[in-house]
Amino acid sequence: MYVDLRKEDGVAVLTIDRPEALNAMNVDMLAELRETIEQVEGDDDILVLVVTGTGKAFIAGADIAHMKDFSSRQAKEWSEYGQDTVGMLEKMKKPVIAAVNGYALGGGTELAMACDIRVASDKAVFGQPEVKLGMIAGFGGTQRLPRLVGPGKAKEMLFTGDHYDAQAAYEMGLVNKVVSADELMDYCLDMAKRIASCGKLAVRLSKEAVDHGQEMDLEKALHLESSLYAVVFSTDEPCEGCGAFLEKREPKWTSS
Ligand code: DAK
Repeated sequence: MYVDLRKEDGVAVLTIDRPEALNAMNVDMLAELRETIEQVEGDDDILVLVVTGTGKAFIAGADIAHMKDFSSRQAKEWSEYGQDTVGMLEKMKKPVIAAVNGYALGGGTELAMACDIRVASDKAVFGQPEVKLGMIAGFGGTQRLPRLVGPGKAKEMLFTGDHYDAQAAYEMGLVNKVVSADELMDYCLDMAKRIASCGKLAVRLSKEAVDHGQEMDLEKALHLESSLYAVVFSTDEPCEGCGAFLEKREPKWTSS
């Protein structure tokens, strides 16, 4: 088993667990990842997902040994499978936080970018070293990276294959926050619990508004926001949330 899932108080922690290869991704791992993503999406008790890795790596990329002798056809199939898996994570309705504990190289940086929020330990290392292996980023790196950090910085990373420490990743906007390695999981779990304590539908539609709105011009995106605002008001969430504030009590969410 390469993927471990634990849940507590509305938060699930998915741990990539192949420390002997620095959590490098192979086909079996991707298959387990897909199954686990589906399991999390279908479990109403899970409101937020945190993704992390075992040992000194988050994910040190795709498994180099696995890719070494690919034919062109196998490379295409692998890339499509990998892109689709990373896409499943990105399209999850529930918020996903990447707790980047160590090396996040190649497919590791790419998987972290498919999460909604990235928190890095001060031991994290990012990079797209595929060019050093004679290949290009294949799990969305050439597309998500420039959208996150701008084309200039993305091209520097993609052309040089250099490693970037957590502080450099923070300065370029690749991660939201850098914390000490000891604090990483507590920080991410605390953030996940704060998200889980908010209106379920409100959080879900906030994610939808940001993700879909970015593909639209501002006028259409604002229309989308109004439409989703109306959707929230077709449930009892706003009444409960506002009522709880006015009555100085914690809200009790019922909708999902
Ligand atoms: N794959 C396989 N094994 C890996 C690995 C990887 N990506 N990374 C590390 N390992 C293995 C090492 O081979 C070593 O195994 P043993 O020798 O002990 O059997 C073990 O993990 C520990 O690694 P090191 O001994 O190297 O540990 P160090 O602390 O010295 O160095 C490191 C850590 C992260 C700097 C180093 O391991 C490293 O540079 N790893 C490779 C990182 C990398 O280049 N990642 C990018 C992989 S390429 C595409 C689809 C997908 C992709 C591209 C195209 N299409 C089909 C279009 C994605 C590509 C990638 O992600």
